[in-house]
Amino acid sequence: MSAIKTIDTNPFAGQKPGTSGLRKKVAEFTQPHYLENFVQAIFNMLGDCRGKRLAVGGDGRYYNREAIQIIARMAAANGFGKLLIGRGGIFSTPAMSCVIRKYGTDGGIILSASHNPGGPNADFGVKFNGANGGPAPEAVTEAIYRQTLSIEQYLTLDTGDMDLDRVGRCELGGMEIEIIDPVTDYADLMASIFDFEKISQLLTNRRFHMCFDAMHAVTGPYAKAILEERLGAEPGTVINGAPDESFGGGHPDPNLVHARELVDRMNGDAPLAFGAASDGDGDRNMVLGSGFYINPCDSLAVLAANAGLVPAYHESLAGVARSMPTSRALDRVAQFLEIPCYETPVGWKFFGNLMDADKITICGEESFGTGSNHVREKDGLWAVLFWLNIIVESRKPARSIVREHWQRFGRDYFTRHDFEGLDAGRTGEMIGRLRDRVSGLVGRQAGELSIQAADDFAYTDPVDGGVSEEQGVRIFFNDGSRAVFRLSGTGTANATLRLYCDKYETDPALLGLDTQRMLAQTLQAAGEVAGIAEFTGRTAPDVIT
Ligand code: G16
Repeated sequence: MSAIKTIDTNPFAGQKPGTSGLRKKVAEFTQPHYLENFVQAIFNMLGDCRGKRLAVGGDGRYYNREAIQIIARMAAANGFGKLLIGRGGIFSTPAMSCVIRKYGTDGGIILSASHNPGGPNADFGVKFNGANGGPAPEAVTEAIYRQTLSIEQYLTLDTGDMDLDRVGRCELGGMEIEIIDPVTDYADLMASIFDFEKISQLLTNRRFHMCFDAMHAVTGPYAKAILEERLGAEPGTVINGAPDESFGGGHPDPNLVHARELVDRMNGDAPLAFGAASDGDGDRNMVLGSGFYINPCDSLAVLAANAGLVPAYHESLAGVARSMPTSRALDRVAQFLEIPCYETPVGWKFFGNLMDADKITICGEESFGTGSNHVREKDGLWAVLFWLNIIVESRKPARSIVREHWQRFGRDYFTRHDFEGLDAGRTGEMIGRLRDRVSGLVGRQAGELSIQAADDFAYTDPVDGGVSEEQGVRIFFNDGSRAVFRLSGTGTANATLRLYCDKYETDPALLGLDTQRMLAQTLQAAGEVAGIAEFTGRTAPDVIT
């Protein structure tokens, strides 16, 4: 058995997990002891690790393999009983959640910075998921953070690297390691949820053409195995399907800007019937109809409204949930279905308790995330299969499904404006000032609108009573529109301000109009109240979704 080494170390500042784990530049993660400190902090938080079982894998970005070797040595030295690792060090985030649940491990470590770019000069991330398969709740991430502040030592082994590419079992310092195929368990789970036979009939119909853009990221092998191999879609349906450490030099964020190739195919002279893209770690999704962008808030509402068409959700939904900045389109469906709709802070970790307590079945966020209680992460391919199942059962194209949804429920116009790379001090000051003034804003005029209500969103978890404060400033205007301000918790450079606006419309003549035009007054009023130009020096956002 290899000797356990105890390495002396000092705390690093700033190892506080954000919206979704610890995300930093590769250069920061690869400095001596940095990753090790954070991993040991996770282990210390877990307490006695002897005999515990963990799943480990990542989205395949630069430093994924090296990080897994480091984590495996440390896990063995800390006495873990077993590690389950995806072949090649790969697990998409939803597949990891599936594996933790299926094999009943004590949790998992996911190596990913999600939709952030990868490569030696880009981003890396580490996230701990609990035994329910979901991202650690705030109490746990806080406990990990506290450990990082006082860490003095970590444990590792003096061994070489193991072979990550061969499925099978081996042993490392007395700990069992099992390398498993990263796709099969997840693909089987999808087959148990959706009507694969009918979806296959759709995908092999020569008149139905779709495209899935894997953006050179982790979903390539999953999408090929499920869409092309199991369901029979024509080869080439999956584009950019070979995972790459730097995501082909691109930005693996499924939106209209970064999934350009897909967008062009959906808007050309002979547009495809359906298009979709997923992000770096496979948990986000963007879906498109022919020449038609489907906003994630609408997509979530449509899935909930049509859930009865999918085998796994034939029986009624227990409830639904959305993050606070997500439009209220979901709430209207919940009201119609007479089921509860929960409003949570931003971050998938807030949905876990609701699912574990059987309070919700489906949930989602404006940030291109949708999912259900089949796992405890958002799930990009699941959303794509859900859409295909609805299309085949309703015999309608995606575009008509959304338009009919608006006719029935009204339309919640929604947009998000991101101001990136801002000075953190000034932007923090802006949010702080807004927070301080929030209760005094009611009755104030802003541009063409007046403010009817305003608050700083706080959430009390209905399951464990945990309170999360300062989750975003909300301003409600007299025309029924809403603006929300918050700072991103996933960036790795400076500050990103997110401004979310939405407005409900029921007039049938006003349902198919341009979103930015429909929200222009709200955006203008919001900018004025917060003093965006004054504090950030910006007059236009960097990204609009
Ligand atoms: C993560 C979280 C999501 C959140 C998103 C954006 O997604 O899991 O819940 O909506 O970040 O967060 P922020 O606005 O703080 O940047 P992902 O796909 O990056 O893991």
